[in-house]
Amino acid sequence: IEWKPIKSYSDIRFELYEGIAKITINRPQVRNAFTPVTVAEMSEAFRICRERSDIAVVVLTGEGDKAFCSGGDMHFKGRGGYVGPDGVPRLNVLDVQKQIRCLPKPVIAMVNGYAIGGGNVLATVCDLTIASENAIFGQTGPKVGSFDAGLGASYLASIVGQKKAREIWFLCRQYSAAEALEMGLVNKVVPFKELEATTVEWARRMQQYSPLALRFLKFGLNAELDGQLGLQQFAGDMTMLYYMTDEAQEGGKAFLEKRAPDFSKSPRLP
Ligand code: 2NE
Repeated sequence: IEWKPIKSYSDIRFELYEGIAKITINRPQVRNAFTPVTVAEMSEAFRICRERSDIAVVVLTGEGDKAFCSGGDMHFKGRGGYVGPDGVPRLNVLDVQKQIRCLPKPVIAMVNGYAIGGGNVLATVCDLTIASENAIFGQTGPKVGSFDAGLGASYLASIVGQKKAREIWFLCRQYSAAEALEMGLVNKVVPFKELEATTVEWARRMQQYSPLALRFLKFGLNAELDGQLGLQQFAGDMTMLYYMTDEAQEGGKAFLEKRAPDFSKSPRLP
């Protein structure tokens, strides 16, 4: 598969292959742990994925065969968050979690090794997860002085159940790809050599399908769990669709033409 660079960054690779964007955390020396800079770069890449209509599916992964992502880089952990070159402590990875969840396109976590701590949360919030046989999942928060009680806990619990989510966080154990599959945390496990091909095959399959149907399904599945913000997203998409109708066009046109709107032709479907 010939990935072509979209934009170059220091901590990530951002590439494209026939409508599939791939964001690779590229810090293998620390098991692809992220710093505020890594996260800012990921955030920009996800923003580009949202804006570009030639991108249909996004793949998130880590460099090498050892780790997807080992969470926040402990060398950068200060008081109040992870501290980057500007000296300001941040937890900007939470924004990326929200971006993944709100991206109106499917996001696949391609888990090529350890998905630990904040890295496990990133995989969890992706729409689909394909893991290699050597992948290992787990949380370390209570062991290393951290936690993610947001999507990392509540969304995790909606996937694996409350008891299992509590076990994952309270015991800080590591789980094999097979165990993660069994608990519903991953969709498919394949040999490492087949990981990228399988991920691209899944992406290509979704690429053939109706983008709006996939988008509304994603936001419908989110809405149940996301409360008013989930409904806001879903309602925004209804507005987008409504603007595509003659009925909505007539309202705007009538206003600009300073006349009463004529909705007499609008269907009143059962
Ligand atoms: C990931 C894991 C299990 C890998 O183990 P192993 O044995 O394969 O590798 P090793 O030797 O532990 O790590 C290789 C090198 O990577 C560094 C290590 O320090 C080591 O460096 P050197 O000794 O070669 O110099 N490294 C690995 N993970 C790192 C990290 N997160 N930060 C900085 N350096 C790291 C094993 O390495 C592991 O358990 N890593 C720590 C996982 C962890 O606790 N992550 C942070 C959780 S908190 C979090 O992510 C978070 C949150 O809870 C809430 C909000 C935002 C973030």
